[in-house]
Parts: sequence; structure tokens; C-alpha cells
Amino acid sequence: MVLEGLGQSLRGVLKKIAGASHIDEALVKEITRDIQRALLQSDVNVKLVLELTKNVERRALNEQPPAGTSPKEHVIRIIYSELAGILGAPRPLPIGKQTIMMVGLYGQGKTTTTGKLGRYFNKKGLKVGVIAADVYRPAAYDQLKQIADKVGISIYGEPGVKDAARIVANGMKEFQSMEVIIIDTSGRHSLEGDLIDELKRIADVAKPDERVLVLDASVGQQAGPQAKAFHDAVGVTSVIITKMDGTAKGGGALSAVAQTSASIVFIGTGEHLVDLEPFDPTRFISRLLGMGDLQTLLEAARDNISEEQAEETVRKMMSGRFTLKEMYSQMEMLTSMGPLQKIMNMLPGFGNMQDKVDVEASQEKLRKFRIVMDSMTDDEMEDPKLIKSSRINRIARGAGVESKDVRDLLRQFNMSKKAVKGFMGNRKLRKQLMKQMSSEDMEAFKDQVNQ
Ligand SMILES: Nc1nc2c(ncn2[C@@H]2O[C@H](COP(=O)(O)OP(=O)(O)O)[C@@H](O)[C@H]2O)c(=O)[nH]1
Ligand SMILES: [Mg+2]
Repeated sequence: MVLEGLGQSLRGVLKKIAGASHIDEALVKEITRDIQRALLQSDVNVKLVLELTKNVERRALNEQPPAGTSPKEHVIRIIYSELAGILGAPRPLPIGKQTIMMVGLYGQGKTTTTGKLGRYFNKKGLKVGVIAADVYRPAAYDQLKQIADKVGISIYGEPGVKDAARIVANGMKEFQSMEVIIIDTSGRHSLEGDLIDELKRIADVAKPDERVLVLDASVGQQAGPQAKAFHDAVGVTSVIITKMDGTAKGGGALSAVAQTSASIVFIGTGEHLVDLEPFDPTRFISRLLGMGDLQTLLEAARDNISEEQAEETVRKMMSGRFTLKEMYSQMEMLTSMGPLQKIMNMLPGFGNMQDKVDVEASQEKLRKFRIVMDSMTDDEMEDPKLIKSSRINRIARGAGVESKDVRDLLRQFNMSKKAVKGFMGNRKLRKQLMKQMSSEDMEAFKDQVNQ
């Protein structure tokens, strides 16, 4: 799995959003910190992380969700789009005549990727020639020759010759009839002046349409400066990240992309020549977040009442605790259309809705209650008895509703509370629910209810 660790942490963040009763400043701050930690642990550049999380925080706190979008969905969309934003817009390499020059440090995967790209264009029906311009590493020509033969594409090289620019000039002449020419170049263990000069001379001779920076996903924090140096030297137009099949953190490579104006065009996902995938930022982020696509993600947010949350609420009620917070959770569960609705119909406090839950009306009610509760202090949420008429007016003003709406909420609360009390006093009912809840497996519980 691609960038497993980062994906897991980010999925944790989304789960937290989905499981929260509502979006408020404290939650936004908390998830911003979580995202920060996740990205930093994955070696994403600090400056980039701060910028991204600042954007997430600002947008989550200030932007109004578009009509039809819940606040949770909206925040998830923001996180998603900001993450995709670092990766740039998708820009696939054109299928057509072009010269491509590969650059990158030693061992990043230039030669392998040269073969993979050759195979890719060859399969698209284009005539491909590769030029072996790595004059630094002994046996570089043999390595590329072996790959080219396997793929069935032409190769030009002058083993033993040390002038890379001259080899490229000759190769370009030789390959005039080719549609795609790919130039494999030397790497070094670190970026040195002579490598930069050599690359500049090759670029002068070949005038490549694409200057592809090849980066190993495990490259870490030094990826940014590296990318910048290559970019300054030859003007990187695109990036290929290799070894995405490994356990690499990958964040360094992602940061490197942000250092150039280039976008990732492919990712390498294995040692074999077929292991090359066109890069699509949206799909990449979806995969990172462990969701098939954005739609699934948003549906997950809509079905957002987690089973843990349901259990938690019921548990709190069992312990005799019932505040506005619990009521809010209850209502939220009730209005989410999932299979939990049936379970919730069994819960006290909704006796008047026992037979048929009017989901739309409760959603509207919930929306209003949410606004009202957002204007309450924590103390008031915990102990609604505190809310006397002066407080009612203050809350109504803060929420931009009428005091009648606040009273409605309090009335609903008192009704629910009474019902919960009655329920708790009913030993038989309570025992039954206890038995059901004691099974850790909510699935079993659901099945029982459904029968
Ligand atoms: N697992 C994996 N290994 C790769 C990938 N790309 C390249 N390699 C391996 O990385 C090593 C260095 O690759 P090479 O193409 O010689 O790097 P170069 O020095 O930049 O030309 C080789 O052992 C390759 O098989 C990839 O996407 N996944
Ligand atoms: Mg090589």
C-alpha cells in the first residue's frame, strides 16, 4: 500500500471528524494538529505542512458549507482538496513525438524508469529509442541495453566514451526517425557541480521537451533542496516517484514536487518494467485516505454516526447520565439514515416517533438545535437547568434564532430526560438492552433488532 503510515494517520483524522458530534473550533484545531503530525512524520516539508494546515484551519472555520453539504462533509472536502493541491493538477505526458531527459541522483531509478517509459510509449504504438548517456557508472550501458532488449525498443550508446553530450548529439542524429527519444543520464551520490554541468550540456544538445526528475519515494527531507537544484540546472518539467511499492514515507518526495513547478506524471510501483502507473492526484489522495474515491469518502461522512458512538451514547445513558450532549448525539444518530435508525427507534426519548421516524423533520430540527447548542457554554450543555430566561435570550441572540427555539430545545430535552428516567426505571427493558449492548459486536445487535 502506498504511504501506509501517512494514509493510516489521515484516515484516523477523517474518522475523528465523522465521529464528532459537530464541527467546532476546538475540533478543527485538534484535527489540524493531527494532520500536521501525520504529515511531519511522513517527512513532508515543514513549511509546506504549516501552509497546508493553516489553509485547512482557516477554510474549515470560515467557509460556509455549500447548500446540501453538511459541515463535516465540507471539512473533509477541504482537507482532501488541500492535500491534492500540494500534488498539483494532473498533467499526463502526451502520447506523441517528444524527447525526454531523465535526471536524478544515483540509484533513484532513472535507468529502470527509462525502460518503463520506453515500454509505455512503445505499447501506445510509438517508435521509441533510448540513449545511454550515463558515462559515470561502469556497466550503465549494459544495464540499459538489457532493459531495451527486453522491451523491444532501440538503444543508442557508445560504451567507454566519457563525453555524454557528444553521445547524445550522435544519438539524436541516429534516432531522427524515432517518435519518442528517452535519454538516461548519470547520477551521483550527491549533487555535484560536474554533474550539473554535464546535464546542462546534454539539455543544450537534445533540447528535450520533458526534463523528468526521478525521485525515490524514500528520499526524505533532503528531497526538496535536491529537486530545487535539479530544477535550477535544467528546468524540471515533470517528476516520477519510484519505489512507491516500498514502505517509504514518501512525504519528502511529495514536498519535492512542491519545490518545482512540475507535476508528478508517473509513479513506479515495482522493479518490473510493467510497474509504472500514470499519476492522478485525486486518485492518489483517495488511495492514501483508503477510500475508493471522493464520493465514497463523503458518503462515509454522511453515514457518519459510528457504531462506537452509538454504543458510547447508550452506555452513558445506562450510567444515568443524560445531558444535552447525549441528546444531541441521539438525535444525530436518529437522523442519520443508516441501519442504526432501527436501533435508535428502540431508544427512549423518541417514543412519540416510535413507529415512523420523520427523518426530514428531525434533520431540520437537529440543524436548528445544532445552531442553538453552538451558542451554549459547556456548562450549559452539561447542566441545562442553568438555562434560565436571561440565558435563553443570550443564547437566542448568539444563535440568531428566536428565544422560542431555545425553549423548544429545552422542552425536547426535558421530555427525553423523563423518558430516559422512565426507561432506566424499567428493569426488564433495561436488562434486555444491557444484554444486547454487552455483546461487543454491534452487528449481532443489529441482526437481533432487524429480526
Ligand atoms: N521496488 C522498486 N524498485 C525499483 C523501482 N524503480 C527502480 N527500482 C530499483 O532501484 C534500483 C536502482 O534503479 P536504477 O534504475 O538503476 O537507478 P539509477 O541509478 O537512477 O539509474 C534497482 O535495483 C531497481 O530495480 C520501483 O518502482 N520499485
Ligand atoms: Mg542508471
